[in-house]
Amino acid sequence: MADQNVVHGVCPHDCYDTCGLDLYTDGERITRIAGDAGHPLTRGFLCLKVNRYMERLYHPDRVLYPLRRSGPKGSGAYVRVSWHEAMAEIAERLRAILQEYGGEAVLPYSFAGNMGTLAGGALDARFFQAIGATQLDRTICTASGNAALRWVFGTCLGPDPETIPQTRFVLLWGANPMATNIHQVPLLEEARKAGARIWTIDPLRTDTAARYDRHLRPRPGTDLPLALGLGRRLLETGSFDRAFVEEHAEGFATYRPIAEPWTLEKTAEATGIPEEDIAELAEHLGTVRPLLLRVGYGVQRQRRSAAVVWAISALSILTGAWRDVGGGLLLSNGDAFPLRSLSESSSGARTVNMVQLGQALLDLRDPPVKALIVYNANPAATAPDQSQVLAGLAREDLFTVVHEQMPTDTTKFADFILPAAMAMEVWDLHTSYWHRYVQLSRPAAPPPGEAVSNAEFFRRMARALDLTEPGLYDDDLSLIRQALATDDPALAGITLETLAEAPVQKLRIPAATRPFVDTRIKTPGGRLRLTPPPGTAPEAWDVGPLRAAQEFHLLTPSTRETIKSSFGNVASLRRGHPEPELLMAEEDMQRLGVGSGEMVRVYNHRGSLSLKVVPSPVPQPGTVVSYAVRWNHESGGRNVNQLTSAELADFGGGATFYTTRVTVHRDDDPRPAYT
Ligand SMILES: Nc1nc2c(c(=O)[nH]1)N[C@H]1C(S)=C(S)[C@@H](COP(=O)(O)OP(=O)(O)OC[C@H]3O[C@@H](n4cnc5c(=O)[nH]c(N)nc54)[C@H](O)[C@@H]3O)O[C@H]1N2
Ligand SMILES: Nc1nc2c(c(=O)[nH]1)N[C@H]1C(S)=C(S)[C@@H](COP(=O)(O)OP(=O)(O)OC[C@H]3O[C@@H](n4cnc5c(=O)[nH]c(N)nc54)[C@H](O)[C@@H]3O)O[C@H]1N2
Ligand code: SF4
Ligand SMILES: [Mo]
Repeated sequence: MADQNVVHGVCPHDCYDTCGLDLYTDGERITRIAGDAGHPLTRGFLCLKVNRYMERLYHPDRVLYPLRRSGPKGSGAYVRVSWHEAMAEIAERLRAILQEYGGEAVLPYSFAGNMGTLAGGALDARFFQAIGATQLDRTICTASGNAALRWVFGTCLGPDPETIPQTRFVLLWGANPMATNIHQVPLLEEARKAGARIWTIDPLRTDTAARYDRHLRPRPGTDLPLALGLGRRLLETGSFDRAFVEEHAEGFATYRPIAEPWTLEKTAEATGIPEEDIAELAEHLGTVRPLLLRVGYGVQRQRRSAAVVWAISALSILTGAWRDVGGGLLLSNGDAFPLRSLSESSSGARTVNMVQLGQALLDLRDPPVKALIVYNANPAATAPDQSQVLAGLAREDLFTVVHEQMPTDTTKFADFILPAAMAMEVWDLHTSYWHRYVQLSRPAAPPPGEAVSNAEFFRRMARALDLTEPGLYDDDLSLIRQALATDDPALAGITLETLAEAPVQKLRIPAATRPFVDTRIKTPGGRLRLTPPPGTAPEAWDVGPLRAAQEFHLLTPSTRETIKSSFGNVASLRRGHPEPELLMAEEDMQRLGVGSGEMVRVYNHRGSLSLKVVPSPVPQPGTVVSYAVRWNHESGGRNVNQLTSAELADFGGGATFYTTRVTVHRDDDPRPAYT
């Protein structure tokens, strides 16, 4: 047997942590995947899912060869073809579509299945620009929260997570690091040992909420009144940092009357949180330093997403939390990395918001969408308003190409499935939306079968269409060089050559640099904005009460066992929860007369689904939970996204997965479906 080598890799999944990996290889195959102990933040341990990665990497179902559909759409019948045949036929179909309908009849659909710089936004973007394809607005996850951050702060930047141990009060707001950001937990423990208090604001009793000092449990979707009520309380008690506001902010006169109506009494009524808890939290915010508001993306999957993130951001300004190292607000550090973009920002072609994929496939005209090219995503399972999405994907006249590693719910609708390499088999460059490290990911073994990287897939697409722009054919290492070719001091000395020697390098920004105090504020006025984002209407807040005894608020957040649909066929992760479940408070189960393990019908005007009820302390009465996202074929070709809405949030075009109301009945209940 050949010697074992260890190669540096990076976990490519859509996760805050962006772990460094040690890839053990015999040159032909990867033999073991472990955490890189040399990564200062991810510290050599991995999460539950990636500890099982060998099961995913060489899974018996992995797509290894190009496949051509041989049955009706959705049937899953395919035959193996050569790359040559596949690309020739794809080119022929695309050419005909381009000729008859123009470039905008082609729609790309991708998200963050692989977060690498080359895996998305590189040759894919150049390819779609070259053919004049419809542009995809990639909004499904963070769009509204990030738009609100850019509105308030001018950028998506927060404190360096390496300063968390210095913090003395941490408010985890709509964030569940025990499931989604496990490498933050040791940092929180260090802070705690040094005396920090940690509170959680989450409608659910998550493992995170259960672990720390206090848990405030608002009704879902009531964060806006809560944030405004806390702001009003800070102003009323005089415990806000007037000097910081005067020096660094604008719009105080606009903010004040918006917060004014939210007395403790009204805030308690809207949120369901007792008045004294709100007052106590306000007191902590006003007095304990350093103060970190660690906001999660969970707060911005609701109708008022941007207003919520704005109102929480306002608390970081009113308290002057930014004055201290270890203080401020951290939702995203994504804009800390000044990489050079590998594509133009806009081609001028029309744009489709990915949240509205179903409508785009069914309703768009002049031209209609005639070809769909999917990579890094599984929209049949993960996009909202699923019945529309599935109806769109089922159109026999839609030509669909999916570049994938696994047979997913989406590949079932493909005319061609092309095999995708795994991140451990290709070159890439990784940043993070949480920490401040740039990492080089090296191929540790060749991809099995005929799988290719995303970059190579789009080179082949360009070649098949005889496109001539030379940038469409750049090789992987040239692309990495291009991305690093800036003279921004944060990247000084970080080159392909130095990364080859030291694959984990920190941006040249000292951890003690305080955002917006020590750095320029990049809003147009050079000040932090206390004025709400345009078009949001925080004064007109209303989620409305539940209207019937059987109506519930449905939340579908992340769980430890998967990242969205990405680990859907890793059996060892499924074992504990072989079927999709509906978590319900015991009090509600008694009220509805359903027992543990019984099937219930969960429905609204968009769709319906049968789920197994599990009694749980996680949801409060009136709320039910089903973790996202199970593969559709586990429950008759559908999942919880039957129930979620394609409505856009208030600003930034984000998704509203967590603003979902459903009715729950026993499966044998004869009452008619929702009208
Ligand atoms: N293990 C695991 N890790 C993941 C993922 C995964 O699926 N599994 N997904 C990855 C992805 S794609 C992302 S975007 C991130 C997301 O990770 P997070 O930023 O943590 O966001 P979510 O998991 O969406 O939700 C976090 C919390 O918000 C709560 N929440 C829901 N509604 C409300 C509300 O109205 N108000 C408040 N205050 N809280 C609310 C939920 O109950 C949940 O506990 O995690 C990434 N990491
Ligand atoms: N109900 C509900 N729905 C949700 C959410 C929710 O909270 N509730 N969360 C939403 C959020 S935050 C997000 S980010 C989206 C995520 O939704 P998607 O973007 O669809 O993400 P995944 O389900 O992780 O699917 C990613 C796919 O990419 C494939 N893949 C991985 N690496 C590569 C690669 O290198 N090349 C290619 N070609 N393919 C690759 C994987 O095999 C996987 O099938 O889901 C959203 N959907
Ligand atoms: S999914 Fe997240 S925590 Fe798990 S290995 Fe990947 S980056 Fe690390
Ligand atoms: Mo996400």
